[in-house]
Amino acid sequence: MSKKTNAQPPEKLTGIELKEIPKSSVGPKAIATALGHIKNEVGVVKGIRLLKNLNQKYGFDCPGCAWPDPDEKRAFLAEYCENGAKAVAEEATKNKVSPLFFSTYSVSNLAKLSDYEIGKKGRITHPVYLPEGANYYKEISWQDAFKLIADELNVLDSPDEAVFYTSGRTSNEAAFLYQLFVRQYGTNNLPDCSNMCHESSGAALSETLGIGKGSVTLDDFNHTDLIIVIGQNPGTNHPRMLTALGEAKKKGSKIITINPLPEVGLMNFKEPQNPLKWLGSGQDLTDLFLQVKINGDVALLKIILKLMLEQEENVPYSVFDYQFIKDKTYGIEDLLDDLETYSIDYLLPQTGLTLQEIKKAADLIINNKKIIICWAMGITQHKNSVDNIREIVNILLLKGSIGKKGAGTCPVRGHSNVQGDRTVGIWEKMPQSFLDNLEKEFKFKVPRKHGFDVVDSIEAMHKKKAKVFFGMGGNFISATPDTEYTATALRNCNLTVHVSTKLNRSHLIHGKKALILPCLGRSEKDYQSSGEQFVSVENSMGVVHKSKGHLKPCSEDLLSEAAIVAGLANATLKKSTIDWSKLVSNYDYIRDKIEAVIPGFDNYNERVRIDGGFYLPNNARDNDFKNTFTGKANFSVNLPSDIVLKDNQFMMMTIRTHDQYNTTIYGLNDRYRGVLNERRVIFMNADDMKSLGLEKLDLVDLTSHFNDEKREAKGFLAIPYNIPKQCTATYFPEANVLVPIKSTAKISNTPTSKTVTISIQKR
Ligand SMILES: Nc1nc2c(c(=O)[nH]1)N[C@H]1C(S)=C(S)[C@@H](COP(=O)(O)OP(=O)(O)OC[C@H]3O[C@@H](n4cnc5c(=O)[nH]c(N)nc54)[C@H](O)[C@@H]3O)O[C@H]1N2
Ligand SMILES: Nc1nc2c(c(=O)[nH]1)N[C@H]1C(S)=C(S)[C@@H](COP(=O)(O)OP(=O)(O)OC[C@H]3O[C@@H](n4cnc5c(=O)[nH]c(N)nc54)[C@H](O)[C@@H]3O)O[C@H]1N2
Ligand SMILES: [Mo]
Repeated sequence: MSKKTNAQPPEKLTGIELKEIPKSSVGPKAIATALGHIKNEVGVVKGIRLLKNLNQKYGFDCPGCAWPDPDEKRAFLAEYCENGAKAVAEEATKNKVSPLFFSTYSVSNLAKLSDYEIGKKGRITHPVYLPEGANYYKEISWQDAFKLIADELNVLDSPDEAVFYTSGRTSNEAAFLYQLFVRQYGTNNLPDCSNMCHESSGAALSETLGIGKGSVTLDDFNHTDLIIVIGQNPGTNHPRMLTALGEAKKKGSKIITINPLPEVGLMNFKEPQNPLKWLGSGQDLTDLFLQVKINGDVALLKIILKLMLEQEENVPYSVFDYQFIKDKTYGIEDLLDDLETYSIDYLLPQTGLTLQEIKKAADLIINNKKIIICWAMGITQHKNSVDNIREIVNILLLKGSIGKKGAGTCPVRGHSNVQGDRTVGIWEKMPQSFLDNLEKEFKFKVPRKHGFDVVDSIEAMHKKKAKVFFGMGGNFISATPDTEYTATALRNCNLTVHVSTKLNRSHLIHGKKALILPCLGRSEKDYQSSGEQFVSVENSMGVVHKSKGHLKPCSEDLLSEAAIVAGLANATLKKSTIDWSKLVSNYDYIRDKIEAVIPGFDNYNERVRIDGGFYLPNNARDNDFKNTFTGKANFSVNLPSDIVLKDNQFMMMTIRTHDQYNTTIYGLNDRYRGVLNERRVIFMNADDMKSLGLEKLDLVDLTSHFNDEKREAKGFLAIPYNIPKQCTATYFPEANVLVPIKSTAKISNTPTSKTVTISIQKR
C-alpha cells in the first residue's frame, strides 16, 4: 500500500563534483544554460516563441519571480533571465504524465524517486483519482471529480474541517473566484505559501507603515543614494534585479550587502543584455559586504541605530530627519530609550562582525538621505523575523527615507503572483472591510472567524480536526516544515486534492482518497465560452498587469484554474447567490467583481488592457500613515535573537540552489556556489569542520534540536565554505524534515526555515 511512501526525498547521493566558485554571475554561461534547458525540455522552435513572449507587454508574465518589468523600455527577446527561462521550460516541457503513465507506475514506486526525477516526468494531462486503498491513480472525468470533492465537503461536520491552500502562481481572477467559493462554502481556511514566505514582512509593515507591501517602485532604483540588500540572493532568485542594481550603481548609488554568504550574484555581475561586456571583468555590485551570522541581523541593525544616535548627539541635525519624524511618526522616544538598554559589547558577538565593519555601514547610512532596503527569506524565516523587519523600518523612518523618490521598503516577493493573491482575498484573516464588501456584493453570510494558516492547518489535520485538503497549486508536503509530521497530517485526511501542472511529491503523500486536477499553465492559451481569455497578476511593486499565454495547451483535457473553481462551486454549493458559469465564461465579469469589492481596481477591465498595467494605491509610497493603529508611521522596539547554542551545536539555514524553483528541481547544480551534481550537502566553516574532525566531503547525519525534541536527516556531504563560524547551510526541501512544526516566528507564525539548531554526526 502507499502508506509507506517516502515523504522525504530519498537519501541516495548523485555523484558530487566541486568546482571553483565563479567570480561573477550571469554572462554567457547563464545564457547558454538557459538555452540548454529550453532546448532539452521544449525544443528550439517552440522555445524561441516562448522566450519572445516572456515578460513582454503583449505576452505572459514569467512564472519565475515577482520582480517587476521595466515600466518603459523592454528589450525584444531579453526580459528574461536564466532561471526564468528554466521556469518556462519546466512548464512547456514535451514530457507528459498521462493516464497510461499512472497505470504503469504505482504511487509507492514513484515516491522512491527524487524530486528532480519526479518533476522531470512532465505535465499532467488528465484528471486522475486514487481510490481508498489503491496504489495506482486512474483517469476520472471532470464531472465525477467535482462530485467526489463536493460529496466529501458536504458530509463534514463543519466547513472549518476543510483546508484550501494556495501557491502564489494563481492569477488574480482565479484566486478571487477561489476565495469566493471557499467563503461561500463557509470557511476562512485559506492558508497560502505566503505564510511560509513574506508573512513576517506583511505583519511588520502593516503595523509600522499601514500597508503589508513594499513602498518602492522600480524607478526608485534610478534615484537612490544607497541600497541595502539584506538576507536575499537575487543572483539566483531574482536575477533581473541585478540589472536594476547595476543601473543604480552607474547612477552613483552605493550598495551594502548583509548575508552570511558572499553570494556571487551580488558581488559581481555581467549584464545578460550586453554581450560586448561578457569578456570584461563584469561590474562590481557590492561596495560593502557584511558577513553577518545567521539571525544576527537585529543585533547588527541595533548597533547601526546606536551609531546613528551617537553621531546625531555629537553633531545635532546631521543624521535624523526631524521634520519627517515630527510630522509623520510615532514612538521615537521608546526606540531611543530601548537603544540605551543595549551595549555594543553585548550585541557585537551575535553579529560575528567587527565594529569597524559596522561603522562603515553606519557611515553610509548617516551620510546618505535616500535609502532603499531590500530583503527576502534571510530576514523573514526566523523566530524574531517581524523584529528584523521592524528594525529595518526604524532605520528608514529615522532617515525620513520612506515615501519619497529613491527611498523606501523593498520586500522582494517570491512567487510571481503571491502579492496579487493576497490583494484579492487569499488570506486566512482578511480584514473586516474586505469581508463586508464581499457580503454586500454577493449577498451571502461571509464567515468571520479567522481561518487556519499553513502551520495551523498541518496541526489541525494531524489532530484530525481538518479532513479535506485542497491545494490550488504548490507542493505542500515538500514546502512545509517537519516533513514526517506533515505527512501524517495529510495521510489523516479523508481526501487530498491538488490542482497542478506537474507531478510532485504531494500527489504521492495523500489522504485516504486523492485527486489530481491538471490545469493550464501561464504560457498556454485559455479559451472559455466567450472566447480567448487573459489573466492579470500583481508584481512585487504593486503593478497589476495582464498575462496571456501563447502556446497550445499541452493536453485537451486541461481546465483553467478559474474553470476548476467554477466546476467545483457548481457541484458543491446547492443554493448559490452566484452565477459561477457566467463569471467564468468571460474573465471580464470576474474583474468587474474584483473592482466592486477591492479598493484601487477602478476601471479594472479598461486599465488592465493598457500596456504595462497600472499601480495599485500604496499609502506608504504616498507618505500617508493614517490607517495604522496610531495614525502615524510607528517606530518599534525589537528583540535580538535568543538562540543559545550548546557545545557542538550549529545554526542551520535552508536555502535554494541556483537550479531549483522552490520544490521544483530543474537540475542538480548550484553553479554559483561551486557544487555540481549533488543536493545533499551541508556548507560549513572550515574551522568548525576541523573541530569536529571532519574532512571535505565526509558523510554526516544531521539532528535538529528543539525543546526536548530531536529530528534526523541522514546522509549529507560536508563542504568547507566561506560561512561564519557556527553557521551552516543546507538545501530546501531536503532539510525540511529538520524544521520543527512548533518552531515559528512570533506574530507571523512563519516556520523558522533559516534558524534550525542542529548537531552534526560523522558517519
Ligand atoms: N530561481 C528561483 N527563483 C526564485 C525561487 C526559487 O526557488 N528559484 N523562489 C521564489 C520564492 S517563493 C522566494 S520567497 C524567493 C526567495 O529568494 P531568497 O530569499 O533570495 O532565497 P533563499 O535561497 O531562501 O535565500 C536566502 C538568502 O538569505 C541569506 N540568509 C539566510 N539567513 C540569513 C540571516 O539570518 N541573515 C541574513 N542577513 N541573511 C540570511 C542566505 O545566505 C541567502 O543568500 O525567490 C523566488 N524566486
Ligand atoms: N526549509 C524551507 N522551506 C521552505 C522555504 C525555505 O526557504 N526553506 N521557502 C518557503 C517559501 S518562501 C515558499 S513560497 C514555499 C513554496 O511553496 P509552494 O508554493 O507550495 O511550492 P512550489 O514548489 O512553488 O510549488 C510547485 C508546484 O506547483 C505546481 N504549479 C506550477 N505552476 C502552476 C500553475 O500555474 N498552476 C497550478 N495550479 N499549479 C502550478 C506544480 O505542480 C509544482 O510541482 O516553500 C516554503 N518552504
Ligand atoms: Mo516564497
